[in-house]
Amino acid sequence: MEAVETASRSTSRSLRRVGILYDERMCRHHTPDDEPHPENPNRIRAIWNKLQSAGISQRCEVLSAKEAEDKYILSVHGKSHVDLIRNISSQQYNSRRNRIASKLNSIYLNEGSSEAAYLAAGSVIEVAKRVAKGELDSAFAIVRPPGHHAEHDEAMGFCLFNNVAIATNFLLNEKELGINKILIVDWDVHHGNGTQKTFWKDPRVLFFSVHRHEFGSFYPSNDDGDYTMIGEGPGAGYNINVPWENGRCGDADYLAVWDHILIPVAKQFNPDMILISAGFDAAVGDPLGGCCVTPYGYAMLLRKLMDFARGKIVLALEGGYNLASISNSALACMEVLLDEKIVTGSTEAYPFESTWRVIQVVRQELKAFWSVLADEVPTKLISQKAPIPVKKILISSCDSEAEDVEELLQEVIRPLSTLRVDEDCRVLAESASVSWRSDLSNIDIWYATFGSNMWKPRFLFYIEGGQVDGMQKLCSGSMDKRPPKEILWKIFPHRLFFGRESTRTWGLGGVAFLHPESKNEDIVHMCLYRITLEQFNDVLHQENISSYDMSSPLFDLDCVKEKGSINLEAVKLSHSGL
Ligand code: X5A
Ligand code: ZN
Repeated sequence: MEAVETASRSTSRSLRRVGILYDERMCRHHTPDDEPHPENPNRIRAIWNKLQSAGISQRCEVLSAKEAEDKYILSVHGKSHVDLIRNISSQQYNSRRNRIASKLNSIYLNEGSSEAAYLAAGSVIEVAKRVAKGELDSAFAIVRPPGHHAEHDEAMGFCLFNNVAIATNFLLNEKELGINKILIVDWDVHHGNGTQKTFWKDPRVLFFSVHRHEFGSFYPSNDDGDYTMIGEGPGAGYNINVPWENGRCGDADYLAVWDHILIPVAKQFNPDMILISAGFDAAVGDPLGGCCVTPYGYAMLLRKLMDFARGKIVLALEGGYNLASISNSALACMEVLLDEKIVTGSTEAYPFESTWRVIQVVRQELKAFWSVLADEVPTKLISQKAPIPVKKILISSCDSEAEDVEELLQEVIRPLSTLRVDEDCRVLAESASVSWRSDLSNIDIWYATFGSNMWKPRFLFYIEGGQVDGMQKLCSGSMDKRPPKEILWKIFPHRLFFGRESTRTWGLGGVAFLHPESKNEDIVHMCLYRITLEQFNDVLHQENISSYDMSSPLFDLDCVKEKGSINLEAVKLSHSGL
């Protein structure tokens, strides 16, 4: 009996009516000479193929795209912008198209762009209308170009028309649909600046965006995505930004934000419908996002939203640039919409300390508008946080030879994550494993130095031991006394800031960090030594850990708190910029 049930379910349509929209015509928007670009046609092809081979699309109502009518697009964009996007693919524009695109921020245009933009916007309208009418329970529009960066008069960030904003206005304006309050959840790793501006003063639309922000240094690189941006006039309180201070955020961070901000507010707002700006560039493996949400994580985030608006949910694709990651994430979401699998799994990690801090400031900022945010987050929860600083330092010691940063992470972070680090981020004496030294000695890293340590004779005291003029104490040296295997000078387009007033060896001065906020006019010379991870460990010990004084943490957490963390993308940029 049980087996028969399962068999019939796997081949027949779901009890839930779930719509899925895909149209090959949206693949005709691509770079002029088909040069490589992260936002390329294979993104939607990959998702579609995955959903077909997994048997998902067979259980859905498959819809094809319709071009949006100008009157709907004009509810979000100005006439000149709509005219431009309509005409940009015509022959008259052949000679001017590239020039126009180059004046825009992160935009390319070709002969297929106009049609794709109209289809993407029209597709989200189409699925949203059907869900609103009750013809479908929920739906996923696999569209491109994406939309959430597109503003009233400006295409930017790979976006031409703001598909989700256009569909939202459509729903609100078609009064007979009975949709009066809409929650937009933007979980793309970038801030949905265009959507935010569209509904800035509109209390019918609660716009929620969680994104990497890094104090305004992450794309689109301004303050629009800050937590202080809460809307205005009647829309005050109906705009919620959750700005990450660093990359590497994953399931635990997103779920904490859901549990302590989004879900309580959604309950109080009680939307008639939910539209998700479903970029999958916060997924683990994404080349632009640098975050690590798993398919299980996306499934959980979506599952938690299905308790609202009687499950009337529309997902519209935004960003997401790793074909495997976006396909697996989309598949996990479709399984949730079809409700054929109970979401199982677990997140092992805790949220970052920075995540709890961001949750607290967002709640503080919005509690006047949402009474459910008034209470303090229990300290017991906040004390459960993921340790980070050791990883941070290694990421900043950029390996100039590692072509693949992913590889660097694999080789360096994995062994490091097995080091035991206590609450204050001090490295604990490793008692369990006797082989840790030989394990670490097999891995080379680049140790980037600045100031006195740039000079080889001085740096060598950390390795060989001894005391040079100006040193406050005798260095014990490293266990492994082999000299650095290679020495390299490098320019980084970043300012340094100092994580500490002083260090034990040198007195005043101290630990330098590359400042993620600084721009290209800042330049710093550094000297990089190729040493083993074991030697690095010993260097850190000599500089930071005293057998008499264990009260000072290895890295100054307060400084990191105030100034932000080092972002991998910044290092990557400095890398390729040389
Ligand atoms: C939709 C989206 C990202 C733009 C990044 C430009 N856009 N550097 O993910
Ligand atoms: Zn994005």
